Amino acid sequence: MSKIKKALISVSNKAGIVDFAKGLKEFDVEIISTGGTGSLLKESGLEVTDISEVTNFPEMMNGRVKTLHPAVHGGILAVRDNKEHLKEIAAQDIETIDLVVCNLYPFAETIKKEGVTLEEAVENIDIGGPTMIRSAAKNHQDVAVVVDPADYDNILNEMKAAEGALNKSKKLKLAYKAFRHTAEYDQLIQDFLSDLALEDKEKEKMPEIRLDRYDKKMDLRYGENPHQKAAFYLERKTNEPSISTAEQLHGKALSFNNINDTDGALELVKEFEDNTAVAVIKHANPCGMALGDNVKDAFLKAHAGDPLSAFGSIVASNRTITAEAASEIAKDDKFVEVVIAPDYEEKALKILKKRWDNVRILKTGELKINYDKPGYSMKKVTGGMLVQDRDLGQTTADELEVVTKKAPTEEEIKDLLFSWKVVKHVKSNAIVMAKEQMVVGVGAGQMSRVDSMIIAGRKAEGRQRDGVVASDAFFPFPDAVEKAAELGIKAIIQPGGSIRDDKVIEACDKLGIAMVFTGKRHFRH
Ligand code: 93A
Repeated sequence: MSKIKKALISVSNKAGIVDFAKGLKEFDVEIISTGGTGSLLKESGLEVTDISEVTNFPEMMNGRVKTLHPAVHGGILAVRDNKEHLKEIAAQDIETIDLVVCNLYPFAETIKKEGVTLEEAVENIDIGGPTMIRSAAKNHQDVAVVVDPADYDNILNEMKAAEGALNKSKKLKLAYKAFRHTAEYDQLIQDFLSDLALEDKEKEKMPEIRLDRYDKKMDLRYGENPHQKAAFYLERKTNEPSISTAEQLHGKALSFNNINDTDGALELVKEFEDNTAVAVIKHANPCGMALGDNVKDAFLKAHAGDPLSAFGSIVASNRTITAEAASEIAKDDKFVEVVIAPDYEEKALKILKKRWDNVRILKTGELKINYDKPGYSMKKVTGGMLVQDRDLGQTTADELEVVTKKAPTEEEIKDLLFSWKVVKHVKSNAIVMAKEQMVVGVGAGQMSRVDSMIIAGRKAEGRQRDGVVASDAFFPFPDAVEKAAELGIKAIIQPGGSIRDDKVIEACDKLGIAMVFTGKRHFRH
């Protein structure tokens, strides 16, 4: 391991740099520096060589060209045990550089500024910095590269332990970090320019998706099952309150399944902006869901939808959890894994925390769906990934087409639209039965629609069954409709579009059921 003799320091974020440079001086490291960085170091009493002395060139064009010179890059890139390299740089009077300390022009901060111009953004695209960083990272066997001020102390400590040198594995780690840094930097520039450069019709296409647009938020204990490793990644550009932005106020760490199920719960209640809504979720499917006059009322109705399945569920509310609601959620006969809501009354939090040491309590802040930038949903297949727009399809009362002789009543229309929003959040084949803005039965994830209808009917046993039904996709045969009639269903909402629609409508007319078409399907697999 050879000692670090010469360092090139050129940083935009100057936090901690003076102390670091002082630390390097204790190992007699010679410091070369660019304009602003050099001035700061000199002001602090450090002896610094200007980059222009190394390059024999002045910094040009407001610093656009300062380190882009063979005297710099030759000094960084020369492989120390390659005699030819050393001979070649010696012939040009180039000296080796062993440490590059660099962080880049603040492009991210610049584009965040309101009213930023393209010119301003472009001026903040760093060229010389990434070039140095990449040169040093390429030649990591001989050169250390530091891009993160958080590493300064650790570098000095390691140098202390190794008489002013850094070991190979440390340099390799730093190189890895450096390439990640420049890749992220370029990604940011690409994203910014794509908004301006691409034609509207190009923007409409699915973008190139790269996993490095995600940051790892946390490792999870395991995945869906204990033998699977797992982690939770966050989108860089998330702009909507969600499970990804929620703050955990209490309880055990979230598991993989918790996150998935809580997402399902929250996204469902988010759809009901104008009402107080509570969802009770198991395995990402609602077993209960209701609107109410207040959170307590909505919770009681939601829980009553399927009290048996609600054991070990996730509860989501789209309004602040009140103390009254918390008392109900925390009743002795109930067991809840996660509660998620925009906020909590202080007393509500106390009640929930007192009832369960472990219950995960999550706060999202005010909920909204960003319909302008809905984002994507992704589904992994082996060796690839499917990407689609997030399903934010909406249906209003005037878009409904009544296809039967009988039209639904006003009350029924309210329930039809309610169940239609819920069915979108149920795994296909999905059937949702509802009455008075409350889910009374759900049939989820069956391979035949009639089976989903039978299951929803069974779930609704003992509850009011003379309500309405939503089906996420069309009925291929009249059988499920006949089943619904047996269960006492009065109105059905579905997309329509089957070649046997006429048979299905005929059956409804015979059985006295009102049916409306949405013209829109909500498969969810
Ligand atoms: O404009 S540049 O792309 N051209 C260069 O040659 C160059 N060399 C270093 N930007 C360049 N840098 C960047 O200057 C560094 O990445 C660092 O962010 C900044 C430090 O400048 P100063 O020391 O003048 O504050």
